[in-house]
Amino acid sequence: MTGASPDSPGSADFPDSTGWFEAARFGPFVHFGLYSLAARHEWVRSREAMSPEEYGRYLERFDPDLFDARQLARAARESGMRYAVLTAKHHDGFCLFGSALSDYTSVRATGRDLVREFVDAMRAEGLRVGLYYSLLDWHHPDFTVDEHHPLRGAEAGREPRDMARYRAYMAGQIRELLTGYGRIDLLFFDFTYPGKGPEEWGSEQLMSMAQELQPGILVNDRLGIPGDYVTPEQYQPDRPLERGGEQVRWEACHTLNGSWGYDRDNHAYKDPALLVRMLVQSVACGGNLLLNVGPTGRGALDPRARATLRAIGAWTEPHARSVHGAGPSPFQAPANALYTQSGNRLYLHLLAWPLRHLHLPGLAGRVRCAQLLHDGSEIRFHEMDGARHEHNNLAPPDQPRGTLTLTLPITR
Ligand code: FUL
Repeated sequence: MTGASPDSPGSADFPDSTGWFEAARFGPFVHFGLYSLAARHEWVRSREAMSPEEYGRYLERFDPDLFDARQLARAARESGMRYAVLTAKHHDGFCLFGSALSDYTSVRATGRDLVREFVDAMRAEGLRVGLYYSLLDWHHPDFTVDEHHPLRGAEAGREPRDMARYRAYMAGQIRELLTGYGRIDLLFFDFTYPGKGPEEWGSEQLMSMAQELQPGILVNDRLGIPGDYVTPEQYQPDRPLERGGEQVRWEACHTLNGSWGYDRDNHAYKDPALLVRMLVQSVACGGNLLLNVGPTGRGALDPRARATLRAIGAWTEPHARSVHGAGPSPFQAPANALYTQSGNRLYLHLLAWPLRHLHLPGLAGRVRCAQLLHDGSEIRFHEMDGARHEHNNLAPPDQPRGTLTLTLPITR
């Protein structure tokens, strides 16, 4: 056994093939808009089939005085997030940016370009920047009144509508977003459904325009044509994802409580320890976790969301190197555990403890030392029948909630 080496990864731990998306691994998905004032789900206008007048009351009351993008960026960074995605426009059509093509914007309502505030704040905090843009638009006069549209039962929805004009509007807005705000790293389009596919959206044109205006941008898969990454929603993959036999980039998006928009009376928040395990499982399976926060009607993170981010941050702070720039390992993890790997550093994340013995098949002769990641404390082990055997009483009292993680520098 060689002596324990300090747990300090060198640059070799970040393989060249790792792009910013893989290095970042974790980000907030920020759903904010007029629906945040209704405070009962972002689909509220559709669910309650609200007329323009009924929904109009949220525009009148829209005053995001507590929307503080810098505070949001700091909270994200402190919880271990390295990129962020904001709803520039959700299905209700309300734009959080200044658009020459629409009056239905935060700039017109309040003088504030929230997309600009967001982009600038994330950049200042060193986070990569993504924008969500809804293909659906329940405000635009040319968007077809279909089964999701709030006017579906109404007389008012029956006048002729012209999707070609709507396509031109979308293309114009995407151009505005990709030319007016500096570098945009990622676009999250949403979404394709029966009757509304790539032709209805002009998907090929949107995709090539995005690539031309922002070379290297990552565009998701919800245009109904292959994108740069796939977006499992409210579902946690437990293995690397493939499309047509090829592994694909992916990002699982999850709510904190089942709603993307602020939902005041919904208290069913996911436990931070579960969210940490979802993050680790994403990394172990080669994916990212985009975790939603829905600011309140005034634009603030509510105390439950804040507390969740803080609790996750208590875990990510000492465990960041097992997440950022790390990915799947070729080794087979034992039961109730996950491996992530970064270069020659293998991270063993235990999902259940305390335990006295742990058998790690396939690692004989490869492990130089073992330490708990969060405090650097040594884990003694021996080799037995060609396998490693950890033998400690693994029951640290002060472990940040989520996983108990060991660092194993290995030779390959
Ligand atoms: C879905 C949307 O309909 C939800 O409102 C939310 O934005 C989610 C991320 O994507 O398709």
